[in-house]
This record gives sequence, structure tokens and C-alpha cells, in this order.
Amino acid sequence: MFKKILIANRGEIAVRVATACKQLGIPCVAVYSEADAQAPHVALADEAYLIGPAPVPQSYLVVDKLLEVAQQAGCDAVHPGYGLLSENAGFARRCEAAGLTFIGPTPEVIEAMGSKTHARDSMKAHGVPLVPGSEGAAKDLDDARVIAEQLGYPVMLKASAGGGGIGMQALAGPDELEKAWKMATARAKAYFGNDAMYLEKLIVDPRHVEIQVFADHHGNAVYLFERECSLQRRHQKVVEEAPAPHLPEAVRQRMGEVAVTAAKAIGYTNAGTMEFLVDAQNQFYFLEMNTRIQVEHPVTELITGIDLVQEQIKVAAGQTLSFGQADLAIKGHAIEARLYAEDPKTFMPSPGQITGLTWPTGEHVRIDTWVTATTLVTPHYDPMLAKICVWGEDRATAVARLEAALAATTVTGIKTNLEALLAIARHPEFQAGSYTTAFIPTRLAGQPAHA
Ligand code: MV4
Repeated sequence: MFKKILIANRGEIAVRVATACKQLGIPCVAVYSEADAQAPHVALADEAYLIGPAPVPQSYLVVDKLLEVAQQAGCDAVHPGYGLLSENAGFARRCEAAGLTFIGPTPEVIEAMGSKTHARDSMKAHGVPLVPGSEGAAKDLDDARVIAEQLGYPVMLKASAGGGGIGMQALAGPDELEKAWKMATARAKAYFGNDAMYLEKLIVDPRHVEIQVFADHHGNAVYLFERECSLQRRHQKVVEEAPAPHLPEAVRQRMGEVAVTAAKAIGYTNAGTMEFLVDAQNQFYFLEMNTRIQVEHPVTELITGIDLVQEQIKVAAGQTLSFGQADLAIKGHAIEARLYAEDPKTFMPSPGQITGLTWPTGEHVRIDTWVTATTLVTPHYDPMLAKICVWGEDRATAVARLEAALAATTVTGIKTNLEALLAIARHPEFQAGSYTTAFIPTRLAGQPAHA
């Protein structure tokens, strides 16, 4: 097992990783920016090092600084959390070159899945159903025109280096292609330094369902069922749950088996997530693979009883997966609501000084957070304040507990999306579990149309 782990992150996920380290009896090291001196992850870690000023390019993204701290503190492993450097193959390589185990998949796999066209080709080769689309990238605008005609409108134009919806555009017909192509390639170039684009048939009002996979370094791989993530605004997830409401058992099993087969075939190791779109007929289509622990991992932990972060550490240290597929079962239902510091009118981040805070209590409530009653929320970081998670014996119980938990939450001093979360919890379509990705844009009162 590792001697000491560097946590290359901040916020609630740094707290989450530090907690897992403590539970495993492994000392952990925090890094922090000038803005995070009072942050809980700093207090929780066994040691903490200041790495720079508040902006992430000068602190949490400075690889040399992170490796210097790891060396100085005597770490032998690095947990990258999510976001920041977690899907950066170059960082994973630098860690390995410095003699540090990167807690995640190999740099080769991170890189391979980072290219969405490569991931599509690879998944297709291993029998995973894809959204019908281009083979590889479109060469140029004329090539895109031909591909779109072949697929038949409406189509989606996506950035090969993208993911998470950045640079993605839906096209109703050929008239929209040229302008969208110019916009999308410019955005992709600016965001990713790579303007390769591909096309897919548009799946109308899909559900967004993802499969959690886990693989060790000894050829074992399992799936830990799915998470339903259709409640999003501008590709920012708002509420997630597990299992997915109304997903037939046979479809769940097929999605899981397909995901495990592909994970094994690509040499996947550690925790990963395969994102799928699911249409009204329960046909599922691979979208992309995320090579990190995800924000919404708690709902999977709550229905399986598995600690995914502890398992990440154990598997990275070379241990055999502590469970096989036959040991895994769905117990009850879990829902996560993300509390954001945001203006309820504009949905823009709304940082500021928190002056008061009350969390719900109860044995079936889990709060993953990094804020306290005195935290100054700065504009430098993600505006997510907390994940309010609940578990119930069945979905109706979980929904009722979510509503109660949200109603018992108070945050003063800054604006939040708490009322919007309550509106979701109380909405008949949410309560029926019959929603799709169209829910927030079209059904939730006061929510402007998608950007
Ligand atoms: C799609 C799609 C429909 N058709 N692709 C969004 C994030 C990224 N991972 C892929 N996403 C989507 N890709 C095709 N071919 C629908 C989504 C999508 C979505 C789109 C608009 C508004 C909200 C959405 C939520 C989830 C998925």
C-alpha cells in the first residue's frame, strides 16, 4: 500500500479523497492556493503546502509545483480528483516519471479516450453501440456536408477533442451547417487547441445514462450499475440518481456487460464511466468515456455500499478488486442534488461571503461539501458548494427524503440554486421518474431555454 498520497485538487473532492485516505490509514498531503488557506481539505490532511495564488493556472494546475510538493513530502502516489488535471495524460506521465503512482487509468488510455473520435472507433471495434455518425473526424466543411446528408438531419456537430457538450451544436438542416461549422471549429480551437469535428445523428430528447466501471491490474473488471444524469443545464449536471428510473433490468444488464467488455478490451484500469444516450425505445448509444472519478459517484456508493475512492486507491496500489460482479447488487435508490452558488435569475455563478449555513441531518442523508458557515466563495473556482445526497429503500422514499433534505437546508449571504432544486424535487414529472434531458429546458418553470 502507498506510504503517502498527494491530493492534487481542492473543494469537496479533496475532502472526499482525504477522508478515504484516513479510513485506509494512509497519510495524505493537501495543496492549497492563497484563497484556500482556511479550506477544510487543508485542515483534514496530515500536511498541507501553499502552492500559489488563487487562479488555478498559477496554483492547482502548476504540475512542477505539485510534483515538487509530492517529492518534498515523500509521497508515492497522487490522487487527481475530478476536473483540473484528472484527465490530463501529460500529468499522469509526469507523475509516473517522477516515481509517483497516478491514481487512475494509464496515460495511454486517458489519451485514447480523450479523443472522442478515437473513443468512438475503439468502442465500435469492441461491439459497443454508437450513435450513428461519421467514421473519425470530418475532413472539412464539404466532407461534413456529405456526412450530414448521409446521416439525415437533424444532426449534431461535435468537437473531437471536446466532451461535456463544449463546442457541440445541433443542426436542423443543411442551411445551418456552414455557420455552425465556423463557430464550432473556432470554439474547439480556442478551448482545446484542436479543431477536428465529427458528426452524429441527433437523438431527440434522450436520457443521459452512464455506467460506472471498475477494473484492476489483474484482468478483473466489473460494472457498478448506472447513474441517470438527464437533469442538466448548459451541460452542468444538477440532479443525478441511481438506479435510472424505469430502465428495464435486461437493458441495464446489457449496458453493463457491453461496458465491461469494452473496458477490458481497451486495457482500462481503475474507476471509469461510459456515458450513453438512451432513447424512448430504450436503445442505448455510447457517447464518451470519462477516465476519472465523477462528481456524482456518491449515488453509486449509496446503492452498492462500495467506497469507490478507497477502491481507486487499493487498485492503484496493485490490489485485486475487492468485489466481483456477483458480489454487486442494487440496494434501494439514491439521489444527489448539486447546490451551486448561482444567481437564480441569470444562472450565473454568484460567489460571495457565506454568513450562515444549515445542513439537513438524518441517517439517510449524506452531504459532500467544502463550505462552512464562514466560507468566502471566490470566483476562481467551480461554484458547486455541496452535493446533498439521500438514500431510500425505494425511489419514492428517496424523493421524499430529498425534498425534506432540501427544505432543511439554508444558506445565507450568497445566492444559490436551492429553490430550483426544491422545484425539481416537487415536480410531478421528476416524482414519476419519467423525465429526459428536455426536462430542465422545457418543463421547469422560470428556466430559460438552453444556450
Ligand atoms: C448528444 C445528444 C443528442 N444527440 N448527441 C451532452 C453532453 C455530451 N456528453 C453529449 N451530449 C449530448 N449529445 C447526439 N447525437 C444530447 C446530448 C445531451 C444534451 C444535449 C442538449 C441539452 C442537454 C443535454 C443533456 C445530456 C445530453
